[in-house]
Amino acid sequence: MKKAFITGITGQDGSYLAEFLLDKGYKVYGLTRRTSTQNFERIKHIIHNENLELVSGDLIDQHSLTHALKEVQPDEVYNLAAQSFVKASWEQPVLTGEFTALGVVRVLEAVRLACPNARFYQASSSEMFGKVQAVPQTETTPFYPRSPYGVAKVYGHWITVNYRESFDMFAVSGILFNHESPRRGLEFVTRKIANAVARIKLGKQTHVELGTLDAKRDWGYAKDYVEAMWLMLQQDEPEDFVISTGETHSVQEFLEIACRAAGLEGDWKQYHKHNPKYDRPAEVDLLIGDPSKAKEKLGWEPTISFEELVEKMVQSELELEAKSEL
Ligand code: NAP
Ligand code: G4F
Repeated sequence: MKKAFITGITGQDGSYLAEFLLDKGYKVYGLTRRTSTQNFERIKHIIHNENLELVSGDLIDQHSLTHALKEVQPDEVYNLAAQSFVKASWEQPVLTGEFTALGVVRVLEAVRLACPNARFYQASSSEMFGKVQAVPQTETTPFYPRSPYGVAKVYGHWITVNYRESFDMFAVSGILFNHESPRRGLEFVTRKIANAVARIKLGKQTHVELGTLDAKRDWGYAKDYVEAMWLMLQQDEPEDFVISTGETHSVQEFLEIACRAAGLEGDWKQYHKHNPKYDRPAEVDLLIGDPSKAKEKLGWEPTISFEELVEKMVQSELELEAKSEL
C-alpha cells in the first residue's frame, strides 16, 4: 500500500487530495496543527476512514516535520500548507514568509533527512507571475510577484528547484492558477460572491461589498487540480507544470453569472457596492495560464467550464444557507 503525507489536509485542496488518494488505495497521513477547537469541517466525511491518519505538527516547527516523516516513511509528500490568503499577507508579511516561504524548506529538509527517496510536491502559485511579463503565462514566464504572499511563493518555488538540482530529489512544483469549489474559504472572492448572492436570494442580506471588479483570473475547479498534483508525482522525471484552464474572466463576470445562477432579478449592479477596504496595496490585474505542457505530458485537462463552476458554487451556497439560521 502506497503512503502519502499531506500538509494542509484541512484546507480546500488537502481535503480533495486526501479523498482522491484514498480512492486510489493509498494510506494517507495528514499534518494538522493543534487548535483549541477542531477544524475538520472539510474532512469530516473521511475522518473515520481506516486509511486516514492525522499527525500533529506545524510548518514553523522543524522537529515536528522531521519526526512525522521519520515515523511515516511516505512514498509521496504533498506540501499544500501555507498562509494562502493574498490580502492577509500585507497584514502579516512576516508570518506569511515563515509559513509560505520558510515552511517549504523545512518540509524539504525533513524529507531530505528522514525519507530522501520520497517524491515531493510543492504548491506553487500563479501569484508568482503577478505583474505579468507575458500573456499567457507558461512554465518559463519570469516571475514578478505583487504581494508578500507572491514573494514567499517564489522562494518556495525556487527552493524546490534547488533541492531537486542539489540533492537529486524527486521534487516538483505545480504552478497552479486559481481553483475554487464549494469548499473554498469564505474570504476568497468566488465563495464570498456565491455565498452573498445565495443570502440575497433568501432575503438575508441586500448586497455584496467588494474591491476591484476588473481583476481577471484563470479560474478552475479544485477537484480537477488535485489530480494534476498526483499525476506530476507519477512521471519518470521530476518537472514543473502550469495547471490552468487557459481562459480568463473578471470578478465582474463572476458576479454577473452568480446573480443569474441564484435567480436574482434585474441588474446585478443593484446587488453590489464597492468598498475600498477590499482593494489591495498592489493588484494582480490579469492571470491566464497556458496548460499545454500539462495536457501533453500529463494528459490532464479541466473537466468543467467557468459557468458550470460558478453555478456549482452558487447551488451549494443556496443549499447551505437554506439550512442555516444565521
Ligand atoms: P487553504 O484552504 O487556505 O488551506 C491551507 C492549509 O494550510 C490548511 O489546512 C491550514 O491549516 C494549513 N496551514 C496553514 N499554516 C500552517 C502551518 N503553519 N502549519 C501547518 N499547516 C498550516 O488553501 P488551499 O486553497 O487548499 O491551497 C493549498 C495550497 O495551494 C496553498 O499552499 C496555496 O497557497 C496553494 N495555492 C492555492 C491556489 C488556489 O487557488 N486555491 C492556487 C495556487 C496555489 P488550518 O486548517 O489549521 O488553518
Ligand atoms: O479570491 P482572491 O482573494 O484570490 P487571489 O488573490 O487571486 O489568490 C488566490 O489565488 C492564487 C493563485 O493565483 C493563490 F495562490 C492564492 O493562495 C489564492 O488561492 O482574489 C481574487 C481577485 C483579486 O484581484 C482581488 O483583488 O478578486 C479581487 N477582489 C475583489 N473584491 C476580492 C474582493 N478578493 C477578495 N478576496 N475579496 C473581495 O471582496
